[in-house]
Amino acid sequence: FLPSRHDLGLVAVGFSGGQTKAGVDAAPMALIEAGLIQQLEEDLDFSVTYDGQVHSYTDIMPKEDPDYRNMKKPRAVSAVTRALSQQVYEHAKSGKFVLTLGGDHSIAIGTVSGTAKAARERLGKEIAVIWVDAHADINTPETSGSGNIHGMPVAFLTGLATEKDEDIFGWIQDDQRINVKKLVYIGLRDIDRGEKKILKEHGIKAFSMHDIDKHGIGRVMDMALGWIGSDTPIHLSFDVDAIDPMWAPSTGTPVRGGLTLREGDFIAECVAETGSLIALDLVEVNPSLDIKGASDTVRAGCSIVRCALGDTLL
Ligand code: EXY
Ligand code: MN
Ligand code: MN
Ligand code: MN
Repeated sequence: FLPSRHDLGLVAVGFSGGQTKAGVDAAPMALIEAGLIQQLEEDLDFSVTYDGQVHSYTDIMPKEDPDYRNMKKPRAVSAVTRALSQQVYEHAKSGKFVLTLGGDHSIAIGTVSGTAKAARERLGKEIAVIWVDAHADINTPETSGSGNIHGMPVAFLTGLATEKDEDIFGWIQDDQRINVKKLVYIGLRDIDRGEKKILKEHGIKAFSMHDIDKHGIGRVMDMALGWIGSDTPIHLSFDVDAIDPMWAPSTGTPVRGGLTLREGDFIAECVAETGSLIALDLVEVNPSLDIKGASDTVRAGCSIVRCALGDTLL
């Protein structure tokens, strides 16, 4: 069921409206300028389909966008993720691996919904999602303290949060949603109270930094992939803030005590090894934060992408 081995659709999303810090929209260009596309084409032999633009979706931005149910910029995030969902769906439907460069993590509402729908149609399968992050991003509008939608994408994708208004995520249909039982977290270390309750109540599989310290990343990956099982298409959503700020400081919500650079790459390598990876998001790189560390953060991002695409496997 794999996407044809070497066809890759790239979507560059310059969007920062899921949170309040400027600069995360510049990440796709920074990653591309660091040579990412070249690395995919020349070193990894991918045929990359890319429209050559960093999308900012200015033409579909709502004129007015007051808070709604405690969400900040709900209509903007909804419009962007709806358009992105279609872009990702089209790549995935045509059998391409889909790489999306964010952007803040709210964009995963678009990417995951797009691959979920395409996998159902093309493969007749439900996808699994591996969410690598310091945060769980599973707040509902009501449990969120910040109102920032980058802390909520998983709630909308799993249907734990729903909304009727088409302009505020009401466009998300069942075939675009994921099953909470096929979601696995790795790297968690900053989870809000309401999120903890949600994780417990729904029996969501989560490997925190504590679990990684306790078992080692090797066993954690065995357990994570064992939970998902074989023959399941995997969407990997990788938030660069999962990596410790020692290596990836240029991100909007850094949390100390994170993954080492190698643990981050190792996670991507293990997922690549399954042969079941169909899509990857790389999000939350913000080159304008911690400018001294920006090139390290961009390099870490490029490395994660290459590892997920099998670069370091022999
Ligand atoms: N849990 C906090 C919130 O909901 O505001 C922090 C979320 C940060 C989300 C970053 C992208 O992973
Ligand atoms: Mn995140
Ligand atoms: Mn995060
Ligand atoms: Mn917190």
